[in-house]
Amino acid sequence: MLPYTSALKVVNMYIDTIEEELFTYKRQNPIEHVKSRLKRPSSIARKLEKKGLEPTLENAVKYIDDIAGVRIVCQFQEDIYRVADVIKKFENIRIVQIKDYIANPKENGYRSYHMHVEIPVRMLHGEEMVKVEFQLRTVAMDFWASLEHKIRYKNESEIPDHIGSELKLCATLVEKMDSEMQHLNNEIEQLNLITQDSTN
Ligand code: 0O2
Repeated sequence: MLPYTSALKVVNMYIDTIEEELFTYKRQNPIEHVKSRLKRPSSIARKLEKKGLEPTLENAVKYIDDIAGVRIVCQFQEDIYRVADVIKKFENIRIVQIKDYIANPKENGYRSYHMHVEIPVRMLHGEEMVKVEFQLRTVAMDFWASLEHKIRYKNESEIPDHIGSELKLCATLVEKMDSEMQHLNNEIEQLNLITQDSTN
């Protein structure tokens, strides 16, 4: 797990830089909080088995993109794309795949912006490209996903239909709230700009 641990340290340093730069130069504070984690070996083995693969180290390195995962939680939906754009500009980050579950939500209502990337990590034997998954979401999307993860995503057995339907309804409400909050925030920022202009 050492390369993945090192990759998470490097990525967290990049995120600190993004936060400091956005605040210093643009007075923006788009990131609410960041959580990083290493996938547990049992979870890696389960995921490989689900994909019909032998739970070996080689298969884990080759086929599992989220052994190292970083979740960036933003206040507003536009912040997600703003932060993603900054990540895309980092020379040391190679974007492998983007899954925009905000533009294209999953059937169950799941929404988040996923970036599968590779970053170079210096080890004793030389440099290694290590896979990291970024998950970017709003506070509201995160609230929904945590509950859904707890009650269904990891559950092998079927859950009652009405719970699935209620979760889907909640996902619609989350989407509506995110867009209303975004709209409000844009209006407030416009007002602040006008106030700043008139006091200058
Ligand atoms: P955990 O416990 O969070 O680590 P792929 O085989 O590449 O097509 P994969 O690897 O599942 O599919 O990729 P994807 O779609 O990027 O999903 C990776 C992670 O996103 C998941 O990791 C979850 O953390 C999260 N995720 C994806 N879909 C859902 C969903 O429907 N609900 C919730 N709550 N989270 C989701 P793990 O390993 O599955 O779980």
